[in-house]
Amino acid sequence: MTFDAVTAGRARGCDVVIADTAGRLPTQLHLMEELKKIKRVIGKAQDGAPHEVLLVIDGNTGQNALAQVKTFDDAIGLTGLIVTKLDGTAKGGVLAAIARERAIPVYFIGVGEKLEDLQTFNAAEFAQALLA
Ligand SMILES: Nc1nc2c(ncn2[C@@H]2O[C@H](COP(=O)(O)OP(=O)(O)OP(=O)(O)O)[C@@H](O)[C@H]2O)c(=O)[nH]1
Ligand SMILES: [Mg+2]
Repeated sequence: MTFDAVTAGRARGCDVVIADTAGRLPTQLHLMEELKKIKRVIGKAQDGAPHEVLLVIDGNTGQNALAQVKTFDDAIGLTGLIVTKLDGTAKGGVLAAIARERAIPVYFIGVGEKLEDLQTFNAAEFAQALLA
């Protein structure tokens, strides 16, 4: 599937092909193996791909988010994070713990369900909001 998608994207001159995998539990080993295979297959369709491997984490998840980041990073090498649901009660403090363990940049944060609620991450603003 992803092989076909990347091949078709190249043929059509697309700038970006996004493979959105369904939620995968890091505790389900066969699903993690499948994820590694998806990454390998993308690399076969284009040298050097995938250029980005992003993990979306739910900002309400707390400490478990750190475990998820570690497991997915070990399995497929993450290049970026997206942290959603920061409009809830959780302020995403786990990001501080994640930053200490894995130096993976945060690309976007989610603060609601609308398109414009996916915002670029600003570390200084985030730290201010955390302490407010
Ligand atoms: N309040 C709030 N809701 C969000 C945010 N991000 C996503 N949602 C909602 O959460 C629900 C699940 O979002 P999805 O994007 O389907 O989540 P997913 O991780 O792709 O789920 P799977 O593909 O099933 O693994 C949807 O109703 C979204 O609108 C956010 O930042 N804030
Ligand atoms: Mg999804």
